[in-house]
Amino acid sequence: MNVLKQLMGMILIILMVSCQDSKQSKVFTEADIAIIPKPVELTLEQGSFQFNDKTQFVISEASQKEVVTVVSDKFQTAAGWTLGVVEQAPNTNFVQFITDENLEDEAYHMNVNSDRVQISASGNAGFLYGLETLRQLLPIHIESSKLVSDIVWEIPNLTINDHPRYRYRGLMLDVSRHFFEIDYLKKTIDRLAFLKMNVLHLHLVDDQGWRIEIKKYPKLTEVGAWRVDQEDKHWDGREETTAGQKGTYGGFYTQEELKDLVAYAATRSVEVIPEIEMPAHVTSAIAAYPELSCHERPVGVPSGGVWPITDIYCAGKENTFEFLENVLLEVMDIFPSKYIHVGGDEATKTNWEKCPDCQKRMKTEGLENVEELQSYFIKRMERFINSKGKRLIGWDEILEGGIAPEATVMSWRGTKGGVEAAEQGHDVIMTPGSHAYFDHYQGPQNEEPLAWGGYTPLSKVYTFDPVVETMNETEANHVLGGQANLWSEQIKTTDHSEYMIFPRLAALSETLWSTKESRDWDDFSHRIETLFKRFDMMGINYAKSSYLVMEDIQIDMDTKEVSVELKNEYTDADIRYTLNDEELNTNATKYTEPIKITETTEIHASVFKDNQPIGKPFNTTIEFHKAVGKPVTFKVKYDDRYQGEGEFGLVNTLRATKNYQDGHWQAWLGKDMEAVIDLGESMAIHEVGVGTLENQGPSIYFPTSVTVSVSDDGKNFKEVGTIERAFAKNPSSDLKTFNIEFEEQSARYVKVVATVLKSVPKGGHAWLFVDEIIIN
Ligand code: TNX
Repeated sequence: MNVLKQLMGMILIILMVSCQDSKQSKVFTEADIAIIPKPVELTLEQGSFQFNDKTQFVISEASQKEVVTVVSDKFQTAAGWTLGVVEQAPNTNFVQFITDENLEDEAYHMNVNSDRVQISASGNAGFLYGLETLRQLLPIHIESSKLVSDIVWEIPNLTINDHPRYRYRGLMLDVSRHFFEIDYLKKTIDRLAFLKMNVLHLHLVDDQGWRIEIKKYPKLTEVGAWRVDQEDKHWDGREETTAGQKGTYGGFYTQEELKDLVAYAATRSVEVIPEIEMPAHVTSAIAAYPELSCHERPVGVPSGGVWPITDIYCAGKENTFEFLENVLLEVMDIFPSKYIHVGGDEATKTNWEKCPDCQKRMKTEGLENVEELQSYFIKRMERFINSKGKRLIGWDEILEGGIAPEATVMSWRGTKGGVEAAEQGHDVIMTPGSHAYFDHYQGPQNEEPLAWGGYTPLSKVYTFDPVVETMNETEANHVLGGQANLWSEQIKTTDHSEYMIFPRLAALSETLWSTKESRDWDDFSHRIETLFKRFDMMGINYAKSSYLVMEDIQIDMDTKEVSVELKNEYTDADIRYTLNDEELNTNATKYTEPIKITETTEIHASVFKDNQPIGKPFNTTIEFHKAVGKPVTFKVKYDDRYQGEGEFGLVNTLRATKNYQDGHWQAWLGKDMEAVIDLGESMAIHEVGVGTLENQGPSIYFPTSVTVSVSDDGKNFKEVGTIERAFAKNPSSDLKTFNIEFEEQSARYVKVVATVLKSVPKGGHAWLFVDEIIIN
């Protein structure tokens, strides 16, 4: 027995040693390489290069020292090694930067063999991107925030030729609606560089907060950076504030902090572009200096949503321009970027129409309308910006009334503005809401934290293309690139901000960097798994929404059979499911085809990886009830804009989500819903449920009452139950099924009346949304 034990022990030791050996001479295959964005050309070779504590970086210029830190700092933390930086290459065991003027800006060439790594580039951006690639070739533990042992720090021998498809690859952070500390901005800069992105656009000014110190106008930050704290309420449900109310919520960046940020960004080849909004989205500035508006009345810094935006800068008075020029002088002193973004979006110009100064300006300048006055405004600012050797960027509204001669357009209302600007010979940055708005949902709305609206999942971002097919070559050449925008109305914390940015930024970076031909969702979805592991190590709170299971339900109205398709963003996801009380574990049924259901059933599902469920599980109940597939007649038909699934939409078991635009809702505007369901024959019933939605932002309110009546002839109805519900402010978006129970009785016809909220506090008509009428 003892001999056997000894023998086994020896075998174990031999096994362990040989395991270690094989670890050290790892044979890399294509599947081990998971770089995002995908390099243009990569040839894998045999063998590998191993880092150890003697590995050195060979640089040829002092500024390259900073670049080296993207990898050397990681080794310091994860391996505990202080790797040397020298100017003369030793014989072996080094990573060398070689300047090659022939390579275009940002391009790099990398060759790895067992003795050394060489990265060629024409400047620091290329060297940086070479190192970022190297970082993604290293074991994921290189991202560890503490010392790790037993890691073989090796990368495969290979040759890479790489360069970006677009020169502008940006992310906008809205630091006005919610303020984010400088440290978070620095972290974000590192992560941008990690994904080979090169612009951080800072939205520094908006109605709800002025975030940049301007020495000449101290009240901009003394007053404009602070608002009354109503963070407990929904953005659009906050009380209006007045001038003089003390603001306690907010913050701003000092000029020193911003200069330091810009310098830091430069070491990561990231350009920081400041946006100083005008003429609208500036209530914070008007709160500080009311004389900048047409009416000159004191106003408060709004705590939340403002719509329409009428408190805008006066375009008539000279002192507005003097103010803005002085502000921009200080801004340009902080930000060396070639571009200054002046906003220009969403100005409601009713004050301009009434203001004598604006009217006078229009007369003297020969301007036909207020759109032309905005155009005058922006053109005038452009002349100033150009005179300082800089270029102006504006949101696509700057096209209205005539675009400024040299302006670059940031197209956000789709790609239309971008196309128009390119046709007119202007440069364009594409940031269409459809693909690049990271304040949109990225998974099924019921499962996600509150977002602005919309639905822009990872796979959708991956299909982004800044050049529109209809563009000719000259127009396409005007497209500098693309950018994701993270508006922060609903985003208060860095955790939430990270959640919205990642992993979508990885998809965006590939669309902007890699070749169009190499784009391949299935391939990307394998590589992103490795990136997720890196994100875990990096401590990024990325969204796992792409793992969520989604349903698509069809009902056959003849057989009343419901067919539930389960799907996921990843084509080959391993989805498994169970029904009713069965536990969702490894033994769950593998999903291969739509599940057919003919009675009330709960479905639980999840994507599995390595036999384990990942992400949040999906749960749904398909409720069969007596009204399924029965004819419904309405006194007033639902609105054309919200038809749900049409004729049988309210009696087909299909439930809608919190996303009011998900196509499953039927809705009435300012009108009650009165529906009569014909059960076909008299039957015993005791309960009626009405599925509804409330989302007060877009004026969707729960009904104020639901009443059920029954009848056997369809003419004479008898009321059997009613529920009243008084209006209450509700900051979130909620689903609610109004259930009316009554004594069991026999009836053929069921009439359901849901009354719409009649007097809407903020004015206008209320919407009434219904997804199902359940009769039992
Ligand atoms: C429109 S995009 C805006 C922003 C909002 C955003 C919400 C743009 C130029 N203006 O002020 O935050 O919608 O998605």
